[in-house]
Amino acid sequence: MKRTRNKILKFDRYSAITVIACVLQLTVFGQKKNSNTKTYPFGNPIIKHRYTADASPHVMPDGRMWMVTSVDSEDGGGYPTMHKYHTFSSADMVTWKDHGEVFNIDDVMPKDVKKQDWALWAPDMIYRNGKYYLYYPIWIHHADSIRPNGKEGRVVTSYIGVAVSDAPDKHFKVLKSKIEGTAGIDPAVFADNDGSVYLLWGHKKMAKLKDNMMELETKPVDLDLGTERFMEAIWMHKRNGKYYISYHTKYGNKIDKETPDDPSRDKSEIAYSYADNINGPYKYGGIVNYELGVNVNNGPKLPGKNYVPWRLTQSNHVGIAEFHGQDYLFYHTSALSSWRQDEFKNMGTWTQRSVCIDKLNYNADGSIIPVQQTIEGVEKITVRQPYKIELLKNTVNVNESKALSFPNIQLGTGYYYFSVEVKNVTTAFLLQVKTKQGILLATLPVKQNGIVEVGLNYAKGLQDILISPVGNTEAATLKSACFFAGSPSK
Ligand code: FUB
Repeated sequence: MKRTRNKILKFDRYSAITVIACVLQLTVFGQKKNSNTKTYPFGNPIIKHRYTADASPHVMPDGRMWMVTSVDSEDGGGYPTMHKYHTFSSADMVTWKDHGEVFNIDDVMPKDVKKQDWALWAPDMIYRNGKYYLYYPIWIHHADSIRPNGKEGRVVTSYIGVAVSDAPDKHFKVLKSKIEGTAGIDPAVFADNDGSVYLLWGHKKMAKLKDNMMELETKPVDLDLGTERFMEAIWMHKRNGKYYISYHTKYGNKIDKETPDDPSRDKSEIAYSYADNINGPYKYGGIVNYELGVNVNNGPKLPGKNYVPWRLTQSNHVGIAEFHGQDYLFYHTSALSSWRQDEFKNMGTWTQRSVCIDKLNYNADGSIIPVQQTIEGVEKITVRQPYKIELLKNTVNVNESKALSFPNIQLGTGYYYFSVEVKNVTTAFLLQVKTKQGILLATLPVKQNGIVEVGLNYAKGLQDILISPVGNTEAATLKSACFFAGSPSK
């Protein structure tokens, strides 16, 4: 049987919580029909025609905000029935287009295993040199296996795979069904502005990816987050040179209807840690998102209570992305489920989740201000600036001692990618794109002739730009160079 090929993981606290959540959902709360077909009346969640969870947001080269999400089943069948991913995109953070299914468990599952044993959990998707890479966790329930403690019972295996596509709305093809060295769920990819790409996953593991995007270049490190609160759903972002890691915290008992704010209970929150160095050590920073429904003053109330119905669910997940001057937190609630079942008269189903967005802001010292969850959601934004800024039209020779300077470049509310065409390359080198004040916007590794593209980190405002080759003593020729994705294409 193919299933026995997979390594059996420790049946840890996380697996226990998940199984308890599935059982609670089926026994205590029961499976509810989505019988209410009236239009959902609020802005959050943002996707209202299907259940979506685990959003991973990134601005892609078309200048739109994209997210890939898990899809929860319509009948509330729970985590083992998560079998596909959809992608969505938006030009204004409010109007979201569903691009349909881009990956399915059938793309990875051997034919001779029972479908309910295999599931696709929280993914992430990144653009790199003309291709889109989808990182997905395979989650397998082995029904009749022996647990590490010798007793029979359910054992869970999970690991990370990667699939590739030419476009974020086209079906992804498996590139590597299991990335060697990974075990666990919730992959997140982070592209640093020194040109390195990191894979983070599972129980706060991180490793650098090779250029082929499907193998680990370094040994996975176990990140020290300065706290024991980490449970899952790792996410990394960078702002003003600081690395932030956000995650869902370990939580305790099911929330009691009468005492939802019980201070003695371990809370299901999104918390963060931060560091000046990507490898840490990280310092615990505090809360990014309180428990679901906390402080949501507007909106419906659970009958007889003074809080929103989905206050009682505890599944959450974090994605953070910046779009034209504002950071946004992507998370999920069961608000849509609560509405579709019976117009907010119960809490909704734990595993019928829906992606929400609210603004994420910082204090002057870079610490995160806990996000105020809203039922209204965020407002539409309109970006009025050119999609592209060309720096170079004619060819120019560069080498280590010859940086190129471009004064007064208006990057407005943000440009997200940089591209350059290089010719006459004899030795590999790095091309750094910096501001005159020394802020590194990106590093492009040049290995051969051709076009190199890279994502930028917070490139905005009026800047004097310097392009400096590092590590080449011989000259190479730059044919064109531009900032792009500064406004969304339609
Ligand atoms: O959606 C399945 C799992 O639930 C994800 O992998 C976790 O992060 C949690 O959202």
